[in-house]
Amino acid sequence: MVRPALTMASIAERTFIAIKPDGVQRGLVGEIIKRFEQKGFKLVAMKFMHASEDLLREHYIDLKDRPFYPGLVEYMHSGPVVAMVWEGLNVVKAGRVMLGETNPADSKPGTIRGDFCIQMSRNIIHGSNSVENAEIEINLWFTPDELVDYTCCEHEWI
Ligand code: DAT
Ligand code: MG
Repeated sequence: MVRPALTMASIAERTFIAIKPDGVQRGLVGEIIKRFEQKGFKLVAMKFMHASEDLLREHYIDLKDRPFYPGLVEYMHSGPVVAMVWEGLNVVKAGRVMLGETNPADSKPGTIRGDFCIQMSRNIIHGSNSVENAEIEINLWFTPDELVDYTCCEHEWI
């Protein structure tokens, strides 16, 4: 079998994905996890939690001067979220494509935001926008021992 040469570093790229409180309330947790599983990405960590305001303020710190920042933190704090780390080739970029655009109105059908939501301030899912930010966000939301080290049997086939 001829396979392109992939380095461990490229295969092991990781992204931080969070199902926001509206995604949880609307029963979309299984649907969202299914899409990442079916695409072929590997689940590395997951927790269901009510994130603190301090954590959420830090998570969105780059947006602190934007007028919607307080409302964004309040929304993210309004109920539990599902925080996850997914791994695989180009997972940061592919994850953003799977999410769709920030504004659901600009998101194509077939994307998560394109299929399941209408407005920007209730856009059901977060995904890291760069490899650098993914690392920062993973370290913010998870401790090293929460990142599970295991071999995924499908790995060689995807
Ligand atoms: P994304 O979540 O696509 O990475 P972002 O990081 O620019 O988008 O913004 C974080 C979240 O803030 C976004 O998912 C929804 C909200 N948001 C962004 N721009 C907004 C705006 N102009 N008005 C209201 N909410 C906004
Ligand atoms: Mg962002």
